[in-house]
Amino acid sequence: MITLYHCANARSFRALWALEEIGLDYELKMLPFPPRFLAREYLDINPLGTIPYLVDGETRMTESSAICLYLVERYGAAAMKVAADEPAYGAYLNGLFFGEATLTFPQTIVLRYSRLEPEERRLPQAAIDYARWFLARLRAVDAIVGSQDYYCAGRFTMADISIGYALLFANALGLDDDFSEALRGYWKRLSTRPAFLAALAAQERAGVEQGSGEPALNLRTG
Ligand SMILES: N[C@@H](CCC(=O)N[C@@H](CS)C(=O)NCC(=O)O)C(=O)O
Repeated sequence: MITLYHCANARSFRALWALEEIGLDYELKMLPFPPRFLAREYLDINPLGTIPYLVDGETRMTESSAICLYLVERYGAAAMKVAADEPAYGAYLNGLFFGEATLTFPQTIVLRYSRLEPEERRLPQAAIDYARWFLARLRAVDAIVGSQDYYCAGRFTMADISIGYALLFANALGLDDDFSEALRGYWKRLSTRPAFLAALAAQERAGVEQGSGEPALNLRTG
């Protein structure tokens, strides 16, 4: 049985969504955010203190995009991945990495300096600058989803999960007010998928059962 350590709506949502899309059985362990401070015992499991943390037999993983790739390569249907000999293979890998390295990185700075730090340590200018940074980088996705339903290969793939999580994060931060029509449509296509909704329901259910407290990030819309 796969185990996923998760905080509601945090990057580990990518892994949770992938588990649901692929239809795998898993155990979800909910943690309060940030676990490094609020669940000190978690450091014995994952010394980084970050989530996601995925355990599958001897495998241990801490990178959300890599977990999506791992799950789909090991257990997923061909339709959800892009094979190395398909023309869209490069675009697929780019989307998988772009979602985390280029889109989510500036979002975490916005979150930290506008909400997580105590008032006296907040940096409104940093939050504004990195929100702009995020929106500028998002134009690359805008240009693609204006003319096609999914990021690449003419179908839903793990690249959509990686980028879709950045759209979820943007929704929770209120940055989606600046989305174009194309991005709004793409976000709607992703966030109404049965597996996306199942992942939301699973974290909610597990959060109540395990008493993990209020999420640090709340979605404004589903
Ligand atoms: N690049 C990693 C980043 C993992 C990460 O930093 N996760 C954040 C949550 S979104 C975290 O655990 N932060 C808590 C902390 O740094 O203490 C990934 O994509 O999973």
